[in-house]
Amino acid sequence: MSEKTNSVRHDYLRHDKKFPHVWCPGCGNGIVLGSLIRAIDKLGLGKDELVLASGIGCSGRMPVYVDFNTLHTTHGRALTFATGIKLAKPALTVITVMGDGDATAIGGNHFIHAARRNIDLTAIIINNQIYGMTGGQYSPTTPYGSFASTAAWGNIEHAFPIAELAVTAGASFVARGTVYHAAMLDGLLARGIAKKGFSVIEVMSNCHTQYGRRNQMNDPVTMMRHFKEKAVSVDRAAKMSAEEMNDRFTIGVLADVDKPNYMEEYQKIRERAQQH
Ligand SMILES: Cc1ncc(C[n+]2csc(CCOP(=O)(O)OP(=O)(O)O)c2C)c(N)n1
Ligand code: SF4
Repeated sequence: MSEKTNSVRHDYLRHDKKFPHVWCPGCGNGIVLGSLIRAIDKLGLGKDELVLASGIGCSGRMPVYVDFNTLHTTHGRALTFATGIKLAKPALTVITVMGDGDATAIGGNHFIHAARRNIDLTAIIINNQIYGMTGGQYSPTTPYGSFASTAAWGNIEHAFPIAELAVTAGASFVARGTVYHAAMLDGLLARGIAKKGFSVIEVMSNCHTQYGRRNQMNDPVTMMRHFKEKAVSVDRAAKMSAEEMNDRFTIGVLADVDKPNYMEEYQKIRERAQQH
């Protein structure tokens, strides 16, 4: 394993090979990347013990920049590749990063079944409420009534609440954060990565280029302010009425339960079969 320095950036990023990155200036993806490497550093994980797998999208570029074992796969399939890696090499810590389109549109079935099966992976879902990379088409998380390149007259569909969907589908650990609350995000990612079983961390993030500019939030600062104003802690939300919550969303830990995970159960089945 390579020697650790006292610079997280130096230890975990392909800083001398892959930068500058492709993201728009001010994109929330960079904040999530920073949080991810700080969380990993906090957990004391070496880069050789880690895998970061992604699908396709702006968020899907993240594995290019980290100096772990990495896999940039096909759109919607990050969880399927990650499941294979984890089954073949259970000792590795396997993390996926996906966009809202990647995880809940084309990859929606893989997502709910990974949660139901409680596969020992961490899923970071960067929810910028739009298809960023391909030109601002609406996704399953684009709010009702908002605008997208494919919803010039306002979106007539209703949005999935990703974190609540993951709780219902059976994930062991579910949290929601935002790129505005970056210090909190470091902690949520660390808890999710450390948790045995399927962990989901939904991150509300700004795509000012494709979503913001069509919805009166042209720049990263305006979008950050929006997240600051709309985010309500889980504890505070519990004391608020549905009317008070209105278009606000909760941040914090929504579920943290212990139950058998797929990898442990699969190992037990193998041992039982080998005894026959
Ligand atoms: C099978 C397949 N269908 C469609 C695409 C085109 N495509 C690439 S990225 C993307 C959506 C990106 O949106 P999202 O997953 O939310 O990620 P973001 O770019 O916002 O981070 C689509 C539709 C593709 N690459 N592969
Ligand atoms: S298009 Fe949106 S998601 Fe993609 S890099 Fe630019 S701001 Fe980020």
